[in-house]
Amino acid sequence: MFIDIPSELEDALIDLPLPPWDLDGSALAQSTIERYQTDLAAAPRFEEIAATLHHALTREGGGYAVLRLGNLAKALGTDDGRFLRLATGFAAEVAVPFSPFPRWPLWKDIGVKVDKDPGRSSGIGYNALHMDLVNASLPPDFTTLLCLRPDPLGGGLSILSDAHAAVERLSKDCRTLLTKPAYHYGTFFDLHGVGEEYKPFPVLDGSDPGEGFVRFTAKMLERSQLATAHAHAAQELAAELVRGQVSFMLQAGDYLIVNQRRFLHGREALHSGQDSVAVPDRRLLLQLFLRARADNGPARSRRRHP
Ligand SMILES: O=C(O)CCC(=O)C(=O)O
Ligand SMILES: [Fe+2]
Repeated sequence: MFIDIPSELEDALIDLPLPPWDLDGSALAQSTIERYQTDLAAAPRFEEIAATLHHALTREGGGYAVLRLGNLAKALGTDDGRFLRLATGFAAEVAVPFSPFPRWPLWKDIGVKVDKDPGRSSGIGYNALHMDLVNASLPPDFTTLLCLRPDPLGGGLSILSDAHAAVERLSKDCRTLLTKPAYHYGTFFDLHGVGEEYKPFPVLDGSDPGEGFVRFTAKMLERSQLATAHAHAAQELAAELVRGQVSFMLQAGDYLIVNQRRFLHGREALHSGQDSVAVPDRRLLLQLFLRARADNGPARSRRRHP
């Protein structure tokens, strides 16, 4: 689901001086959310685009969207914060931006490091379909990736798959195995706003599609020791996820928002030869997590209480 920004809205956003944001702990302050919403709502067709975005993320069969902010990135540049404030404003229309990592800024850099574990964020390899913070009891409801620079060598397709649709295609026995707390992945250290460490966890928690998470990362197939039957069930799910996946290349200024209760995400390998690309030219994404509001609706406090 790609959402273009109408040119009259782009023109208004380029001229809109959103102030720097404030944080309340590790979350975007409510005062900033209200200020951004008020300023953005005054721009022509903003509410229409916000409604389209909300629908793309929550409709049946939906669960991700790409906002095409490339013209705004080009017009504003990406260095002085104005572009990032607009992206933060779009994010705040969906849910509350927060950082689970207390020592990091709200937006986390995902650059390219040639010597890092290739399958992890910032690595150069295949980053298999996963949920972010899969081993937290309360993972972020949304994970978002803002592309500032695609891989100049042409690799790094984004991959997405409808997790509940993949589960539906599995056998009943397989699904039963996935409801057992027999899975674990990764470490859990110094995280905020995402609950406790969940270990071991079940992949399926019996919730309706769109309610519960499909708590899954294909990375655990290789990186965690799992009991044989449970590992096989996880492998079948991974295969169905890949069968149903879509892939596309994020362009500069594209803002991918993923509803983690519906879709899993990942990335194909970057193109070979990354060590010949100068660091400032390498692929660069910024990542931001969002926590849904209690009513699950868009952030329209001023509209609910006019
Ligand atoms: O590099 C990408 O496109 C995805 C990175 C990712 O999913 C992550 O870091 O959690
Ligand atoms: Fe991720």
